[in-house]
Amino acid sequence: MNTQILKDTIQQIFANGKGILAMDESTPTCIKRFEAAGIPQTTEMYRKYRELIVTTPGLNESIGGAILFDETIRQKTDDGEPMAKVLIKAGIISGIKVDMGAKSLAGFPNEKVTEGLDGLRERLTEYKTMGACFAKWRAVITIGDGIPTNACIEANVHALARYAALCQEADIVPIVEPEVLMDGNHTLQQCYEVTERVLKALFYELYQFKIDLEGIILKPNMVIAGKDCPIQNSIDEVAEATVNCLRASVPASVPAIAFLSGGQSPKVAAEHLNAINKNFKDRLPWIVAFSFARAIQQPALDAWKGEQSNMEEAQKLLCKYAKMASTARLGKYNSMTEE
Ligand code: 5MM
Repeated sequence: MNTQILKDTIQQIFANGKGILAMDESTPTCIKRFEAAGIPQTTEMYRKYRELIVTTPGLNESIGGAILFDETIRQKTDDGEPMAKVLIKAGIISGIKVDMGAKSLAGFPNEKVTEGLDGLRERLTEYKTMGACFAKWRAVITIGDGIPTNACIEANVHALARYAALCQEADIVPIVEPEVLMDGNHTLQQCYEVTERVLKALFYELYQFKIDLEGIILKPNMVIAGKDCPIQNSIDEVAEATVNCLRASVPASVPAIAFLSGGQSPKVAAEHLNAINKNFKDRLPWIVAFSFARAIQQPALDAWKGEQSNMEEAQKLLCKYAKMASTARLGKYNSMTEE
């Protein structure tokens, strides 16, 4: 492992207020999103959409890294250029989702464990030759009656630690993503408790597996009430709970935290990120940035509708929401003056 390579990759991704665009939707997620937007669910349409994203003019002003799906890193644009190469030319670092999805955890109803460790060493070697400098693995934790169980948390953080070790061995920066879902009617306090439990278990496991914390990116959820909770908190309350929870569980040696958006609208996700960076800037030992998928992409996907004639408009929207997230990363987003 060459720690300097890992550190340099992280610095480049987050330079000048930039963040990460997650464009690594797996096929089942693409089907869901395209169906909802009324777009045909074919491999060619997924390729066209990914081409729209990677060729967006000006995207590199706010985005320093983009996470690709296996299918995408093997695809080319209409001009015959590999997608990862187009990104590199624009100064955007390519990353790759390497997990094989969250599957039902046997014996634990409604809980999941993420699979994909078998053959990972060889896959990482191949992805590196395709230009990937960082990787992503997402664990999914659900809050509900009696869940998450310790067994679920332990199975997931164990897999995350083994994945991170294989990435660092290959000089690939692991994005470690333990996502506590917003699905459900749990309160902000319940989200806080579960997120803290998961993060503490995660960092203990990363320590056990000798992970160099200076060479990882943490991708957590914000601490927020469930979508169906009758009490929805203010922007400042979410920001404060999120900062307190992270300070209680994430070592200061981690260089960067990049939030997922988890189903928040682009505006709300940006407001939360902004409040975290603005109100608590002296309490953050890490870069606190974004690795949003929906909170950057959704308006563009809806505008595109699968039509070539809507491409320019969709690219403008993609740039707009990437810029919004980047402005929030710097604590300079003003929702009153900016849409
Ligand atoms: C792009 O979505 C990623 C998950 O894809 P699959 O479920 O299809 O594997 C996901 O990991 C994503 O990177 C994060 O959840 C962030 O996305 P959001 O939409 O929450 O910002």
